[in-house]
Parts: sequence; C-alpha cells; structure tokens
Amino acid sequence: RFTPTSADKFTFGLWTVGWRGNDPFGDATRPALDPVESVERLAELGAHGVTFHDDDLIPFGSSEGERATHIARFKEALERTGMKVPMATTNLFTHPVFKDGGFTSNDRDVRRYALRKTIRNIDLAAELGAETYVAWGGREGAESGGAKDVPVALDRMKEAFDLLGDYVVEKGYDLRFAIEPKPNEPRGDILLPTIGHALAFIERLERPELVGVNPETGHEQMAGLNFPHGIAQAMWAGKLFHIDLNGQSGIKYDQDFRFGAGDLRQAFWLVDLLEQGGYEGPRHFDFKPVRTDGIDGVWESAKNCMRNYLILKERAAAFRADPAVQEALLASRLDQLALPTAADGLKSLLADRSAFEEFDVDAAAGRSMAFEALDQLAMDHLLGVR
Ligand code: 3MF
Ligand code: MG
Ligand code: MG
Ligand code: MG
Repeated sequence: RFTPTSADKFTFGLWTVGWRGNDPFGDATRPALDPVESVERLAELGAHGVTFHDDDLIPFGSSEGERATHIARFKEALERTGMKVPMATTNLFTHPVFKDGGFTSNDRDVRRYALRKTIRNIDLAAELGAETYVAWGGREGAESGGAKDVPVALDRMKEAFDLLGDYVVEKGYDLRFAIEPKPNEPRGDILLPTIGHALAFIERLERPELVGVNPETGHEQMAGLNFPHGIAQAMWAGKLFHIDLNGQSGIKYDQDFRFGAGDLRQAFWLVDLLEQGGYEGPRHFDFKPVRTDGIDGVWESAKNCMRNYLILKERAAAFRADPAVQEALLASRLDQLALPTAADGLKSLLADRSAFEEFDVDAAAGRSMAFEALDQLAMDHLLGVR
C-alpha cells in the first residue's frame, strides 16, 4: 500500500537527491551522487523518471569527449531501468558568469551565452524524449532599484523565449516551455515572481501556445500565496505544463521539504485538485533531503515524497466519495457556483425584478454558507478518522 509504480508518473530532479547539503552558511554534509546511481535507486523506489539541469549530468566545463561519456552512461542507465526523462532544464544560476542573470543580464555577451547554453541542452532534451523544457530564472532580478530597468529586462526575457520558440519550431521538436516563478532567493527580487506574473507575461510572447508554467509549492508560499489557488488558475488557463512538488512552512527561505511536510492542508487540496482536475503531466518533486541526514535520509525522503502523495490521493478520493461530503457541498451551494449567473442574457437580467428591485438582501445575507462543517469533513478525511 502506498508503493508507487511507473504509472503514477512520479519524477525527481537529479539535483534533488543529488543535493549535498551545501547552504549559504555551511559546506556539503554528504558525498556527491553519481546520476547513474540516482536513476537506479529511484527506479527501485517506483519512480517513473528523472529530470536534470545540463550541469547536473555533465559537469560545467566538461570537454566534448567527457560530455559524450556522461550522456552515454546516463542513457544506458535509462534503458536498463526503463526510467524516462519527461523534462530537462538549464543551469543559468551557479556559475559566476550568471551573477546578474542569464536571459536578462545587463551584459549582452552573457545573454547570448545563456541562450546558446540553453539551446545546446534543448537538443539533448529532445534526444532523450523530453516533452517539457523548464526555465527557472533564479538570477534574473536585482537587489537595488537602479540596477535593473524592469520593462527593458522583460523585453529581453520575451526576446529569449521568442528565440527559443523559433528554435524548437525550426527543429520540429515536440517540446513546450514551462516558466518557473519564484519571488526571491537567490536574487533580492526575481522577475516573474509568481504564477500570475508568469501567466500575464506568456500572453505577450510571439508563440504563447508553446509556453506554460512550472509552479513550485514553496515558491508561491514564500510569497504568502495559496498554492492550490495558483495551480487552479494555471489549469484554468490551460497552462499547467509541469509542476514542482515540495513542502514549505510559511513565508521563509526556500525550504524544499519533502512533499507532504510543511503546509499539509494545502498539500491535501493540491492533490485533490490535480487528481480531480485532470492534470496528466508528471508529479515532479523538487525537494532537498535535509542536510542533517546521511544518504539513508536521501532515499527515505524520496520514497516518502511519493508515499505522501499517494496517501493524500487516497484521502482526497475518500473525501469526494463520502455522501456526507456531497451533502455538505450542496449545503455550501457549490452546485450553484457552477451555474452561469445570467445564461438568460443581459436583457433578461435587467428585466428581472427579482434580481434587484424585489431581491430580499436580508434573507440572502442570513443564509449560512455552512463552510465550517464542510471543512471539518475535509479535516477528518485528511486526518484519517472518517
Ligand atoms: C530553485 C528551483 C530550481 C528549479 C530548476 C528548474 C534548482 O528554487 O526550484 O531548482 O526548479 O532550476 O527546474
Ligand atoms: Mg525551488
Ligand atoms: Mg523550493
Ligand atoms: Mg523548482
């Protein structure tokens, strides 16, 4: 029970289990992991696949020959284990050259280099069968007002995505882009800080249909936002191309706890939404095994990201199937929310005296929404007492 199979579509970034525990105040606490070992161990745990930044697989500065060897070993491990690579991404944040950003660095040479580095890894992503190419612009931002002309930087950001769109269309790749918003860290403020900013930006691109979002639980919560609400709007817009699942406790640094840790109630509603709402993409974990633990904690936490998702999936399904919940939903008038407000048209709305002149506002104000009973049913299901 709660043991995943490939059909559950759980995927992990190589950089997640591979994180060595280095943070701004301390050195690594664990040895480096060979990507081949990560593929093997995650396959044994029941994962569907892995994702990677170019530099996770091919250390920055590798020669062409070394690059080919890293790719060949990785491919061999994928074939042997049946693991997939549904997504890949570019590291445009670790090397000091990206200190002021990749696509929006004030330094034009750096911007051209960032595009070439991205395009090189897009070729590899397509070769490995990836469907989504994620772009997290962690260094696209500023610490001070004069340092970045934001509208001009957004012009450069648009230019980058338009060029990348040209590239995949020219090559005939079946690859879509997903922008990953984050409000801050490592920059003081990052461009496209939330799902909403990213969705608005995408509509200004030359090929908006090629670009969606890859929201991360903790990133939205760092901005004090409700993650399931953000995901719901992304789904409503047809833009949830990919997702980064993890755990976060409130407005703090990017905690990257395993999925299910942190805000458990939001995790419950998120799984309910993804499962009910027909999201078919990978359930991708972007978490960091706590640096207090050894390699045992790495595999324990990876296993438990998937376990917690499956537990919440079962709890959410039980909530939806409970007749008492269905009644409570009616008492809270969710069925009425689903009705168009004026399907009869503006003219008959204006002619309807019961809608205004004869509307009993006090009676309507007096009707309870009965949300407390509904929420306690959810709580009882979440806590496993129903
Ligand atoms: C940082 C992140 C990133 C992105 C990744 C793109 C290093 O907070 O979340 O992980 O997820 O670069 O997938
Ligand atoms: Mg993150
Ligand atoms: Mg995070
Ligand atoms: Mg992420």
